[in-house]
Amino acid sequence: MGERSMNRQQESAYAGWLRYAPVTDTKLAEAYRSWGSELAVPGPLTEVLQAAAAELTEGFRSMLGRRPVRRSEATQPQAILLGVRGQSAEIDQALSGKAAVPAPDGYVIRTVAAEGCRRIVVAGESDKGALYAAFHLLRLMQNGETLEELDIAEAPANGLRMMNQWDNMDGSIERGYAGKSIFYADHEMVKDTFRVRDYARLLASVGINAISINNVNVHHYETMLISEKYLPDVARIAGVFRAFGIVTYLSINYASPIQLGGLATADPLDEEVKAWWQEKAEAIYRHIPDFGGFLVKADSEFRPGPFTYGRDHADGANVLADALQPYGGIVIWRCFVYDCLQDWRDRKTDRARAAYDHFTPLDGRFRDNVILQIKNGPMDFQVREPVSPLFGALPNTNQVLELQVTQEYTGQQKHVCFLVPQWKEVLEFDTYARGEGSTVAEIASGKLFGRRLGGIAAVSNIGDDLNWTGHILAQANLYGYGRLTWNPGLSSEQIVQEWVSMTFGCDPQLVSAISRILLDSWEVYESYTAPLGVGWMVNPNHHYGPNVDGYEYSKWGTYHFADLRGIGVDRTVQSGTGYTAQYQAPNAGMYESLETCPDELLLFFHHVPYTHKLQSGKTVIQHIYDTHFEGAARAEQFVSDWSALEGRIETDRFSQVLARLQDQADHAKEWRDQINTYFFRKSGIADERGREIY
Ligand code: GCV
Repeated sequence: MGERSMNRQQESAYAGWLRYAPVTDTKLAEAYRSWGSELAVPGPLTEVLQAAAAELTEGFRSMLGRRPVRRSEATQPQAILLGVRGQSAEIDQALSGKAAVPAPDGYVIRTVAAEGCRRIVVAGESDKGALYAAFHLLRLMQNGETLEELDIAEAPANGLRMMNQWDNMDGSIERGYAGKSIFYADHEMVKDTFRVRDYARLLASVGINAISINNVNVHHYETMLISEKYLPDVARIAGVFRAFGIVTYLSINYASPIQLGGLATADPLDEEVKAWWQEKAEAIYRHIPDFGGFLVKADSEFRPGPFTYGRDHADGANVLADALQPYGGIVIWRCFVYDCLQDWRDRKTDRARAAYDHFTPLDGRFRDNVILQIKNGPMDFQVREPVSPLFGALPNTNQVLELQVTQEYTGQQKHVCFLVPQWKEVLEFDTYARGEGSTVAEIASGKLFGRRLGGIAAVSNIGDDLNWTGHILAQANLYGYGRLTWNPGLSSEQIVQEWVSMTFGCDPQLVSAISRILLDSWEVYESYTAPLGVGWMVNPNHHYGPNVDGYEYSKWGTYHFADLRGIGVDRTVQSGTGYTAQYQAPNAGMYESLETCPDELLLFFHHVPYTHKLQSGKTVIQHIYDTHFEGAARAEQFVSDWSALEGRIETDRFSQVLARLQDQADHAKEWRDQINTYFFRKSGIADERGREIY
C-alpha cells in the first residue's frame, strides 16, 4: 500500500484519510480487537470483494497491530462477515432487515447475534456495496465510534458519482496544482500504475464510481486514446479502476471521424460519420467491455462540434449515444457553451445567459443515454456565483451537476479554501421548478423529474505530488466531494470532523482547530478576493492573484464595469441583459429587485453606485474595504491557529501546511491592498475607519 521508499512521515501525507493510524485509546482498541480476530468472506470472491477484504485486513492490522484471520466461514465468538447477497443466510438476513437498501450500490453494516456468536455483517447488494460498507466500517473506527450496536443501511443519493481528470498525455494537467499527471508522461500511459491504484482506493472510499481519465480539451495525442494504438493502455487503466468499482470514461474529440478516421466531415447526420462512431464503439467495447462512455466538450472554447455543420447539440450528442447504446454506454455532454470571442464594448451579450439559451430549446430531444453536464454556476467556478438557471429548466433531459474540486479560482491549492460549504449551498438551492423543495440535489440525482440517469461530476484536484493535492488541507475537498455525491444531506461540519479525525487523529483540540480553519476558509477567501459576487478580478490565463481589470477588456465575456460612480453587471430584465428571467419565480423576482437580491450576489445582478446601501447596512465601498481588511487579518490568524498545533502533528505535515498558510497570509495582503487601492482610486471615497490604502 502506498509509494515505495517513503519514510513514515511521507506515508502519512500520501495515505490521506486512509492512514488507519493505531488506535491509542486502550479500551477502544481492545473492543475493536475483539471483532478483528477473524474476517469471514464466504465468496465467491470478485475482484471488488477482494479489494474490500484487503482493505479490512489492512485497516485492522494498521489500527490494531494484528491482521484478522481470513476464513470462508466465521468460527470465532465474534467476527466480521463480509459479502454480498446470496453468499450466506446471515448476509441475506442482514440485507433484508428493516430499511432494506436498493441495489446496486447499497449496503448494510449490522451487529447481529445468533447461537451465542456475534457478527458484524458488512454486506452489499453488489460487491461494490460491500466495498463501500468496508470503507464505512473503517471510517467508524477511525472516528473512534463503537461497533457494538451497528444498524446501518445506506444507499447513494446519486447514481453517477464521477471524477473528471483534466490530464493531458504530455503529463501536464489543465488547472492542476499538485504536480504532474499520475496517468500520463511523454505522450504515453504510465506503466507503473501503483498511484492510479491508490487513487482508485481513495475515490472508492468515498463512493466515487466513475472517472473520465483525460482532459475535456482533447488535443492531438488524446484524440488517439480511442484508437487501437492506445486502447490496450486505456483497458489496463480501466482494469485498475474496475477493481475498486469505478467505471472508466474518455473525453473525446468531436472531430475524431476526420482526425482519426480520415473522413471529410464529422457531421453527426452524415451516414459515414454514424457508421464510423458505431465501429469505434464496437472496437472500444472489445477492449473494455464495461466502458462507461464519452465525456464531450463541443463547440466550446474553440473545440470542434456540431455547429460547424449547422447541427445542434442534440444532433451532436445523439449520434454518439446511438453508437454506445448497444453496449450500455452513455454520453455526457457539457453545457459549458458560450461566445468566447465577445467584444467587451458589447453590453448586450451576456455570457451568463449562454448555457440556458443554448440548451433549454433542446429539452426532450436527447436520447435516453445522454446526460447534460451543467456547471454549478452560469459563468465558471468563481468563488461566488448564483446557481445555474439550467437546473430546473430541463425536465425532460438527464443531467448531472459539475463542480470543480481543483481550486482554479479559489486559491489554486496555495490558499486553503474548503469548498464543501459552497457545494452545499448549490445542492440546497431551491429552483422551485416543481414547487418548493425542487433543489438542485433533487434535480441532479434525477429524482425530481423521474430521470433514469443523474448525479454529480467534478474536476479533480490531484497530481503526482506526494500528498496528492499540493496543500494537504485540499485533500479535504476531494474527501468532501465524494461524501456529498453519496449523501448531499451530510453537513459540512460532519464531513470536516470525519476528515480531520481520519487524517490527523481524534485529539479534540486538533479536530476543533483544523475544523474551524476549514469551515471558515471559503468565507475568508471570498472576503479578500472579488467582492459581492462580481468575480473575475484575477490575472488572465493562469487565474492566480489579483488583477482587477485582468478580464475587463477581454473577449471572454467577464466584466465588472467599474467606473468612478459604481460597479456591477446589470442582468435585470428592467434595464439589463434580462438574465434574471432565466430563473423561476420567486428566484427571478428576488434577483431582479435591488431590495431582495442577496448582498453576496449583488454585483452579479446589479450595477450600483459605491454608496449603495447593502442589506447589511453598509455601503458597497465600505463593505469592500471592511471585508478586505478583515479577510487578510483572518488569513493571518490561520497561521497562528495552525502554529498552536505544533507537536500535535508530525513535523512534515505540520510544516507543509504552515508554509502554505504563511504564503496565503502574505498573498491575502496583496489582494487586500490591490482591491482596496483600486476602488479607492476609482471612487475617491475614503475608508470610514481611516485604514491604510495606497
Ligand atoms: C478544461 C475554464 C477553464 C479551462 C477549462 C474550461 C472548461 O474556462 O479555465 O481550463 O478547460 O473551463 O471547463 O472546459
